[in-house]
Amino acid sequence: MLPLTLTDDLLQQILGVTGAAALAATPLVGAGDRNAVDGAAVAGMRQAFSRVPIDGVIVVGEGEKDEAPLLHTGERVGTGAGPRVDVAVDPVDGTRLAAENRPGAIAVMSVAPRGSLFDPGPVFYLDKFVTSGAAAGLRLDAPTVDTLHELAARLDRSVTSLRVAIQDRPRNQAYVDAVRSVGASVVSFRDGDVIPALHAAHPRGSIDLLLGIGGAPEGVLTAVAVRALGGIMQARRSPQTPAERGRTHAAGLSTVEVLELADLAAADGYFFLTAVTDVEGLRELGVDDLPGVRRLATGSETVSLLVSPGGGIRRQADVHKRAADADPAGPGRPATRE
Ligand code: VTB
Repeated sequence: MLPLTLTDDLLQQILGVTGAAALAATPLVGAGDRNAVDGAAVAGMRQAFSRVPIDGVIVVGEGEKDEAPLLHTGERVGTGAGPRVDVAVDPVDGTRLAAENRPGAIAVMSVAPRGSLFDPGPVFYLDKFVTSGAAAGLRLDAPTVDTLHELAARLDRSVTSLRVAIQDRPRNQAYVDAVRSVGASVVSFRDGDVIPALHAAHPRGSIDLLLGIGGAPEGVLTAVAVRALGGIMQARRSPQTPAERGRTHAAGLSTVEVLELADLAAADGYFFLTAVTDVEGLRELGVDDLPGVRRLATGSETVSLLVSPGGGIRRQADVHKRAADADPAGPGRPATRE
């Protein structure tokens, strides 16, 4: 697989895509309807893609064509001229957070060489395990208590000092119990495991380990960032309903096999996000907080994050003028940059 090196100009145009999703979702922030947030972001993202010079295929999108007319799996995105890439999108991760105007809703995308990203197929949920490169060799399928002791030893810290992020769902209770049984701290979050995963993968992040069952699409998006940051990630298909289990087995997919980082993201790629609502607590990653989309007199300001292969993290603010005064290049390219 050829390594993917995107020019700065192209990176800017791709960042315009998550920017467009965030801008489109903004009028619905706080309106209480998570599906409306998602619908607006999907439409905004799809429109912005049409100008970006990539030859992209959606590997992780809104679902199969039947139920998702836009940004469905297999859809071609971009102008078709440019690098051949796989694209994973979550137009808004944390639609519920956006609908309730709580912090942590983001528009996210990963772009990686064609053929390199994992296709979750009919599986909606993955059991995820994310930690930093210092913990190489630790495994999702080992007993959690052993993992915690081993992780503490690797980090030369006490096990009680460990901070383990777990999404607050009944399905993750066994992990919560294991973490508390050794006196380590559970960092519980309601929605959105992408940001906690960045912390877990980063050597200086505020989270030592992310555990638990969450969305499969977010898992693939996350894998690209984890790879860039030099972290460790494993996952296991974890269907949550009899119907999902049935589809998974009918497709011949294992719910036991541990997927390695190289299975989830087989080559280096780029990870993009734009804050829809405020994203706080990024200081340990060396970046200031990301304010959510801000309305200005003549348009809006978005703040985004780009993680590149090799682990470079760039935070960027863009001013998007209102359509009437906009740059002729359109929303695919932010009007000005700070
Ligand atoms: C969503 C999403 C999260 O889990 O909550 C999803 O907002 C699915 O979990 O970011 P539920 O169906 O229990 O809500 C995440 O994707 C975390 O992976």
